[in-house]
Amino acid sequence: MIKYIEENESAGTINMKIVGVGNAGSNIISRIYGKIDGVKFVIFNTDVNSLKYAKADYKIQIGEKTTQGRGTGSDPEKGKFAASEDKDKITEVLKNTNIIFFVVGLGGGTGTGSSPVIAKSARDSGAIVISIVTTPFEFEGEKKTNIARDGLQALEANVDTLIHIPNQKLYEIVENNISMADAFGRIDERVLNIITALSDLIYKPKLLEIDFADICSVVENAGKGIVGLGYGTGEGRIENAARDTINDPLIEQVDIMEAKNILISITGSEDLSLKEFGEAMSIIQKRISSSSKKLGVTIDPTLKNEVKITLLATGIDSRQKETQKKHAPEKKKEEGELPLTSPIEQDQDIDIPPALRKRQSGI
Ligand SMILES: Nc1nc2c(ncn2[C@@H]2O[C@H](COP(=O)(O)OP(=O)(O)OP(=O)(O)O)[C@@H](O)[C@H]2O)c(=O)[nH]1
Ligand SMILES: [Mg+2]
Repeated sequence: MIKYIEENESAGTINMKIVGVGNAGSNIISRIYGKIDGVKFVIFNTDVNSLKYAKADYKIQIGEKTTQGRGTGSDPEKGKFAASEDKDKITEVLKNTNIIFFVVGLGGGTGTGSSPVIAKSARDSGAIVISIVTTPFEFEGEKKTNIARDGLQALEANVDTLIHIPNQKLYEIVENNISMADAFGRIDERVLNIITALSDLIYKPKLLEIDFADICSVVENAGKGIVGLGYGTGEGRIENAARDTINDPLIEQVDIMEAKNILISITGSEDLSLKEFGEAMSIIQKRISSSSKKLGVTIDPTLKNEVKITLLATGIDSRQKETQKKHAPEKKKEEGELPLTSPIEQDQDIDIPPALRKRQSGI
């Protein structure tokens, strides 16, 4: 039988959902709704009023019996009950999804208490779950900080990769006169950039091929993850973007040295040159020692003389298991079939796609 892909068929065999939980999650989703092609946006909340004004493809009330539609009043136990009460609804909405981004502001009751339950349901139904969470500003008080700390642990145990953005760290680096709305805007932008970089690697045509299995190998069962973002335009754009990425103030430099897996996504305008690409890699490699690096390059015709780099480092704690990855599609080898790629030399540090490997070695 001939297997073919129609011209207009989307890469839709990989289903991605972006899920916000609680008010912060809901606000972030509402603000980034529609900005990423090919994905569905979902909100789970106990607070009916907030749901009414939120923007998403699916807005789901959870825990009606537990909270009467009014939120939990900062009680994570209630949040947990709320999600448990509606497990069937949650499973139904999240079924047949390959990869889920979870967006939560920890520190309240709904997001903190229900997101580990929702994440577990999602993983049980076969999805890879990457959560991007914030923890409260110090000025929000000790109670919220403690709730968030416990929530962070509970969530980490139930997701594949946990990316933590401490609001306090943001507070320390923003200008003194920044408004609350603009500070939250920075968080939105970060969440949007992280998800866009990964979804571009999955859905958009790439110059350097990185497939879903490669992405899975970086995010699946990977524990704590960190993300560095860089941007450059005009002269010196690639150098600026690469330096911004590794010096991202929200990255802990110790963590990046410890990371076991690195995914580097470079998105550039059509004039991105091979030399520039090499320059970016050499700047990044000087700082990161991890032996497992995956690289994807996407050309975005809407960019003008610009480059964006996203670096995702995972496997920072000892959680990553050496077990067979459950989601990465196995590459079956028929009897007598030749290996798809040539063997990689011992000192070949980076997992460069075969096409470029050949070009570099002059084959
Ligand atoms: N980025 C962002 N963070 C927010 C926003 N609103 C609240 N937060 C943060 O998220 C934390 C949790 O607050 P909420 O999301 O309102 O709480 P919830 O999950 O709805 O829980 P309950 O209302 O207590 O049931 C807060 O402590 C803030 O640090 C927002 O609009 N954007
Ligand atoms: Mg709420």
